[in-house]
Amino acid sequence: MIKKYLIVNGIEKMVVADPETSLATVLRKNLLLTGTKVGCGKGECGTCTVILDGKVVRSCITRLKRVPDYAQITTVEGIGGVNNLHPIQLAWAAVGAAQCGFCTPGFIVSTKALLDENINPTREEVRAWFQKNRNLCRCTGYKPLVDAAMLAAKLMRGEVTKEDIWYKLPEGASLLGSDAVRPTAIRKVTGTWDFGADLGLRLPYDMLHMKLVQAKVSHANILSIDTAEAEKMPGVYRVLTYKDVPGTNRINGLAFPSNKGDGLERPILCDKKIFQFGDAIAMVLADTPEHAEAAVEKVKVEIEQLPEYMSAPAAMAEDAMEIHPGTPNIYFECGTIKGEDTKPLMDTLEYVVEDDSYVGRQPHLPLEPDVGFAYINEDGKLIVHSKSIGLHLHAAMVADGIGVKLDDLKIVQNPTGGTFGYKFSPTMEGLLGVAALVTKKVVYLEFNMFQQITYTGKRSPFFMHLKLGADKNGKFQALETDWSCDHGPYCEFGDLVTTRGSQFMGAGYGIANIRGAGRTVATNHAWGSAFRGYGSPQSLFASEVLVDKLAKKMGVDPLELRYKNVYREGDKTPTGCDPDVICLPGLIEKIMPKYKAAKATAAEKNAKGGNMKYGVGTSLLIYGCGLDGPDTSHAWAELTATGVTIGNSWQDHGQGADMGTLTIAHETLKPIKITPEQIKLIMNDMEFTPDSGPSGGSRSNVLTGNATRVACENLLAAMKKADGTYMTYDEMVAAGKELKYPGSWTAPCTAPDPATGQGNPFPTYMYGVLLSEVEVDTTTGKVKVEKLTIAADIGTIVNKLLCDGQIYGGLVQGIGLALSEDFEDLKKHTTLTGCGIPQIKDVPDDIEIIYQETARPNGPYGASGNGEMPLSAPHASIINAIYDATGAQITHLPARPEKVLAAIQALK
Ligand code: MCN
Ligand code: FES
Ligand code: FES
Repeated sequence: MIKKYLIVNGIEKMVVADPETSLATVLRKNLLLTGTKVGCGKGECGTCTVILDGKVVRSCITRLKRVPDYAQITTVEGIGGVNNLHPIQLAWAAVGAAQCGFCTPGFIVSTKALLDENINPTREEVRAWFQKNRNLCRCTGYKPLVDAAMLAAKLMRGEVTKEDIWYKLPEGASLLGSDAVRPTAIRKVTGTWDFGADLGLRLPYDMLHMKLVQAKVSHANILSIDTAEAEKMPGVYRVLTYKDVPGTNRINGLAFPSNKGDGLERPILCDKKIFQFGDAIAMVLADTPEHAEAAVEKVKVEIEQLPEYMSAPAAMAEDAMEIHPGTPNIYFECGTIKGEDTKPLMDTLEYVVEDDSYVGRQPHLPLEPDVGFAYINEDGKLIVHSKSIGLHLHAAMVADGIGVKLDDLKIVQNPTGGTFGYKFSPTMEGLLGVAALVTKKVVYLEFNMFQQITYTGKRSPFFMHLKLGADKNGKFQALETDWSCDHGPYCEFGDLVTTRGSQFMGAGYGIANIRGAGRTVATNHAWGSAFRGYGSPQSLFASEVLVDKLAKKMGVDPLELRYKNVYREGDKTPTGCDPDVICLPGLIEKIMPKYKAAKATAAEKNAKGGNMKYGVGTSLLIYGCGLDGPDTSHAWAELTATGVTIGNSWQDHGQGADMGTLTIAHETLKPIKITPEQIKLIMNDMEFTPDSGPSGGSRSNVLTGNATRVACENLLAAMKKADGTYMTYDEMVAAGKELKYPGSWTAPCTAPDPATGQGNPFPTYMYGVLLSEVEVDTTTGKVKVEKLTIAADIGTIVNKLLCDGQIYGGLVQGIGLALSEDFEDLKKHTTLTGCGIPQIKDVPDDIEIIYQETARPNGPYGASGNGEMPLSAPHASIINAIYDATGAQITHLPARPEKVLAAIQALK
């Protein structure tokens, strides 16, 4: 142990700790300064950034023994607090730079050090600083962070004031479409928005720390599990295996009726088999994380190794064994039957192109690893806190497995540092629930980044083959599709994501005749979970890249070809229904001048010769809002002495559920002249908030927005007097009137028939047209995205900062999907960098958004959703730009330099 005196945020502090302890741990655990977050714990992400004697350091890799006595340390808490925000914090909130907020304290501290050195930096200098100091962000696409740093510098130089930059609602005005700052922003920029690991430090001192015994192979029979030695290790309270689980030990995957499996194949703790790397085999519960970790090593698991089927083609091979005995590896099939038979039709068409394509196991890479805790409350209810973005859904999926009545299980969402969809699946809820139920103690579990990456769901790879035919006028007449979805070993939502092939291959075009066949395949690679876009990034990639191939064959411009074919009145979507609105021609018209200018610039640069080639690509971006069919959401509104309280379970990944709820409630309650400050939000706690459905499928703005609107309308109706004015709170109480009103909304939709893919799945869609400009180094294959321009139609904008933020962040994840991100190699793809997360240097600073607001008949105040559209097909546009630059078309992602180089060389 060593004793150190540190000057932390100007105050002298004494600490005693192991010399090897990281400074991050000292700050967080000894000094309870939880504004400093730990993401990777390995020096890769910058969430733990602090200033040490004037220098930016990553505190997770700074050992206490290396910190000099009386070192001056500045954490986010020392920069400013909720009541005295520093200009950097003000700027960060004002421009919407804090989405989930997990990276925010690290960036703010880093910016403080930069501006201490240089109060007038250029944007390039800011970018270089964040790159040098390894500050990563997964939500914002970085541009808003540079905007915030530049604005902070201006504030500090006295060129603008707080009043200039902080949105203020004019009296009586609408919040809709404004730049109002989300309510949670202030806590995020001050580091006081407590994520799961921060809350973990506020739990009872005698809680149990859980660590998992996890599978080290991808497919095996379990012969025995011996916990005897582990149970005797210091500090160990219990070691639990499947035998201790009070319930069925199965997570309910909610399989479709036509799924050949029963949906109950995923264990909470493995019993007979290991299905994938990282599967949980036993839980060690101990007084400290270190004791639990040490005991994990002592659990002996005897296995019989089985062949590992690491991709759909491998699991579909004739001689492959059934991964779940009794259920075929191809466990779900679906298709598209729209219009005439395409086979004879293709032969009559002037232009036909076809190709294979592949979009892989994109890792989500949130900066906050999975974390949660559970306990039994005073009423005997099992309370589970996690990053769940589907509280009621997850309770229904895990209650039987844990062995608790559904009514006695309440899940609560902790402030969440991004999920991008992996938390559409339950992860640790079952484990925490079992441990708390069995021990009756508070139990706490946090994953490190290795566990987060290797053992949470991933995007489901699609292996696709598409054939597209156009007549002599260039009108698309027929599409044939075939796709296999590798969903890993667990079926949950695998059937649903496979049906997205029917819905989004060829989406955006009024193709009258489509035939397709898709299938879901069980494999031993990472289980498939939702990922932003959910099936559309796979499907649209295949069709949008094929459109450019067709354009080349026809000798026409690809954007003109798109313009000719996009939905017009009378056209039907691939599912055979009317598009919600016709807006794509308008979007292309907005992009066209930018596109022509970009083409001219690229031609000019190419004319100079050299190894660098420049290209321009486009793609349509489309996704639907909602869970297929008559999806429903619930909310409530209650009149109080001080205003109105709104309750819903609009789970927040970081997208801005608080601001969405506030804006829609405020808009609806305008007749009673309420201010935003008088609206209180109670969100995401099953003890208090109703089932609003999961925050997936970009459904919440439409579904929960509408339910919130209806709840507020119901309240207003009860308050309304005969003369058209409204009763006050006192009058309502005096009249004995109910103060709390529920509101529900159901999408007027029908789920498609899986066999034909025909139906009307979504109440609204989101549309975009993206223009990408790239530079390709033909000697190395390295691609640089120089500029992105998007024309987006997401209906009425609810909050402009939220919408801009969603679009920047989604597009940049698309750069990752196109060029670098992967989770395939279990040895290599285990860190943020190894998985190819885009850093600021990989992302253009030049990203332009052009909005077109076509009101949606089904959306609240005409709004559609936004979350997933920007990641539905940006990668197709980037790949099309590489094609334009070099003539090499990469159809299997990611287009890493070596692949691009090989494709360019193959052309020669
Ligand atoms: N919005 C708006 N105006 C519109 C449409 C949407 O202001 N016309 C706002 C909404 O109020 C909401 C946000 O945009 O705050 C996204 O709305 P919506 O599309 O309805 O999506 P959800 O609220 O259901 O959020 C889920 C969606 C999905 S499915 C994933 S995955 C996702 C995402 O949003 N993961 C995210 N965005 C994310 N953003 C962050 N920072 N982190 C994630 O993990
Ligand atoms: Fe320290 Fe990632 S760099 S937590
Ligand atoms: Fe940067 Fe979420 S806001 S990681």
